[in-house]
Amino acid sequence: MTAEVKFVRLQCLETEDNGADEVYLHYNGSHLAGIHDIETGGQWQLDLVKRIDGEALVSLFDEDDIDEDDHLGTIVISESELNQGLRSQTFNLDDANYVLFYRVRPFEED
Ligand SMILES: [Ca+2]
Ligand SMILES: [Ca+2]
Ligand SMILES: [Ca+2]
Repeated sequence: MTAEVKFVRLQCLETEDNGADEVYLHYNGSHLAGIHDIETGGQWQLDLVKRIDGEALVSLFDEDDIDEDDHLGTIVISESELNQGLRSQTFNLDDANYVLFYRVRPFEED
C-alpha cells in the first residue's frame, strides 16, 4: 500500500502570542510550510502533499524573535487513515489551539 497525505488547512482557534502567531510546520522533522502569519479565528489554506509510509509526525511551531520558538504540538498521522475523508487533529500546547485538516489518500503515480 502506498499512500500520501494531502494537507488542506490549518485553523487557528487560539494563538500562542498576544496577537498574530508566525507559524510553521514540520513533517517528520523537516520543514513543510511557513512561516505564515495567522490570528485567532484565521485559517491557513494549505495545498501540500507528502508521501506517508506507516506513520508520520507533524509538528507546529510559533516563531518568536526575543525568545525561543514555541512548540505548539505534534500529531501522528497514520497510513491506516486512508480513504477516511477529511480528518482533523489538534495542536494545543502553550495554551494555543490549532486544528489541522488533512486527508490520507492513495498515492497516484503521474
Ligand atoms: Ca510565541
Ligand atoms: Ca510568535
Ligand atoms: Ca517563545
